[in-house]
Amino acid sequence: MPIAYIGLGSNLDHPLEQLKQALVSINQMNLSQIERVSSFYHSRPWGKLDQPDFINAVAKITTELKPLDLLDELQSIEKQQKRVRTVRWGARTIDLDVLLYDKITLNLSRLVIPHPRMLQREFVVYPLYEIAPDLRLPSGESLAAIKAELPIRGLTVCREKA
Ligand code: ROI
Repeated sequence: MPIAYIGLGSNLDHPLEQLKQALVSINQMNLSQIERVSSFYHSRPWGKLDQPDFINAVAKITTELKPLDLLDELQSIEKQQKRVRTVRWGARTIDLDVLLYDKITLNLSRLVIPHPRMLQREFVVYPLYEIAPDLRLPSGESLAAIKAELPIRGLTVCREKA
C-alpha cells in the first residue's frame, strides 16, 4: 500500500489539542491508517515572524487514496477544525500538508509533492527524521544528509506524547 507522510502544524486555539484532534480524524479517513507519529515539537514561526510559536509533528500513514483524494480529505479536516485562510504564512488552527507520497513527484496547481519548502523547515525535517531516519526523497537525496545541514532554530520536543 502507498506510504505518505503528513506534516501537522498549529499555532492558534490550543495547538496541542488541535494536533491531537487532527490525528484522530486522519486515522478515521477512508482507506487510510496511521503507522507512526513523531513527537510533538515546539517551533518558532517560519515565514512571518510576528505570530505565536507553533506545535508541529509528522505522521506516517498507509493509504489507498490517490494524492488528490488524500488532499481533499486533509482539507476537509482543516475545515472541520475551522481553519480560516487569510494572510499567507499567517497563524492557523491547523495545517495539514502532504509532504511525500511514495516516491512520486507531482506538480499540480493544487498539490506539489514533495512539499516544495519541506527541506528548508526544521519543524518538518527533524520530526520526519525521528520516524523515518533511512528515508530518501524521490530525488535520491537522503533525509539524514539534509538534516545534517539544517539549523535546529530553537526546535524542541514537547514533553507531551502523541
Ligand atoms: N512555522 C512553523 N514553525 N510551523 C509551521 O507549521 C508553519 N506553517 C506555516 C508558516 C506560517 C509558513 N510557518 C510555520 O505555514
